[in-house]
Amino acid sequence: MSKNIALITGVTGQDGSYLSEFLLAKGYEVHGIIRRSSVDYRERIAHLEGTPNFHLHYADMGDSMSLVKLVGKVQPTEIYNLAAQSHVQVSFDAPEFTADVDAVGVLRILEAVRTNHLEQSCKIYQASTSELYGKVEEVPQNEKTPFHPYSPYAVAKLYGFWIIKEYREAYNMFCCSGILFNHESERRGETFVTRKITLAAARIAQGKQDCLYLGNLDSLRDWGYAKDYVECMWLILQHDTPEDFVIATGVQHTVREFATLAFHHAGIELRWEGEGVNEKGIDVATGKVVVAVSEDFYRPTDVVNLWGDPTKAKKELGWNPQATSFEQLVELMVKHDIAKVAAEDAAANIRTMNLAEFLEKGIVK
Ligand code: NAP
Ligand code: F7E
Repeated sequence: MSKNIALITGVTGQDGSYLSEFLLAKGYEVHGIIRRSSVDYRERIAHLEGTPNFHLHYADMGDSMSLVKLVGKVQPTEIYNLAAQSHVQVSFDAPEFTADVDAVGVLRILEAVRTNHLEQSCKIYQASTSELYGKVEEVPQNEKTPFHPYSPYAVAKLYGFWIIKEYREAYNMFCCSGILFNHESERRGETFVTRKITLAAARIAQGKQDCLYLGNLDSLRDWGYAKDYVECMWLILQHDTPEDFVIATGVQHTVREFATLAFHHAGIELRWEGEGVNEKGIDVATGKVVVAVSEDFYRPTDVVNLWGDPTKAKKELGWNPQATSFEQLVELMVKHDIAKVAAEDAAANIRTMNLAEFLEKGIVK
């Protein structure tokens, strides 16, 4: 039997790290693309390095030749294209870079496969997004809901979605999109709203931060657990025919509800007062303002009503959208961040103690 060989772009990201673990457990040979940076940030996959079937390669989504050479060398049977400038707010500040990586990058992957004559043997998963629905035209959103992208990120991802569909039809390639709604975890980037909240709740509860500043508290999201969602990426490529799927939980909450529950798990009950930019989250026990609104986190255009309908994935892929509930997700993220903040303190204390000891012994002066 021929070996399953996966190439993952975006392997150092939240989803790339979980997907690597998932595929390694299934016996895949996993190759990941990393890019050069002055600080080698591989925290999410450090535990996998050295695993016999796990290999990392330098390449960049902006560099066609690196992708062509790598696809030729690895000869993947499946490519998971997860690499992206994935922050919606940042896409307003860096729209050209976002377009290059998130739109043209997808084309570069497709052409790298064609250049190496692998179009009939290599399946491709594209990380599409609920942001495509943007200024939503129907609620909840399914595979037939029209797209209305509402940020430079979403417009770039729209190109990615359509070029995948085009190559599927033009060249008979097995390439598909997962239209994934927001998915979070202990490994979520720290500037996305959920992780920003869980880290701040942990710090405020331990007296390390006074107040958390957020943007639009009314924004509605369908939040799932990233570890559950990577299974679905794989299931999409194991389906008989190449098709696009909405991946979501089917449950919606506001940013305010996420914050209320996160602070609860950190031992702080919140009371909300005021409206709009004057709204405050107050610690019921102390009367202190621990959450406030800052216009810095408002977006020029914001997507405010995302709610996915995962019926197709449930029926055709046998995927369980409710494996981890919203309540479980918030709790596991807060628990993780409470331990992380406490460990940072412990590490700082050890460093201080060592320094004091070294000074005393004259080892450092
Ligand atoms: P993430 O944590 O931000 O990871 C993004 C990955 O892309 C990182 O590994 C990053 O590398 C890599 N990358 C960025 N620019 C690159 C370039 N020029 N060349 C090579 N690699 C590059 O994102 P995520 O949450 O795991 O999301 C994975 C994918 O799903 C993304 O395409 C995202 O747009 C999409 N998506 C995410 C969600 C969600 O809720 N998480 C929902 C729908 C769709 P560095 O580590 O070097 O920065
Ligand atoms: O914002 C509001 C913000 O940045 C969620 C990416 O993975 O999911 C993600 O994009 C909502 C927005 O995620 C703050 O205005 C309020 O309405 O966590 P987020 P996102 O923009 O939904 C999609 C599906 C992707 O594809 C993307 O790659 O929360 N919000 N206050 C805030 N957001 C942030 N970041 N920070 C705040 O302080």
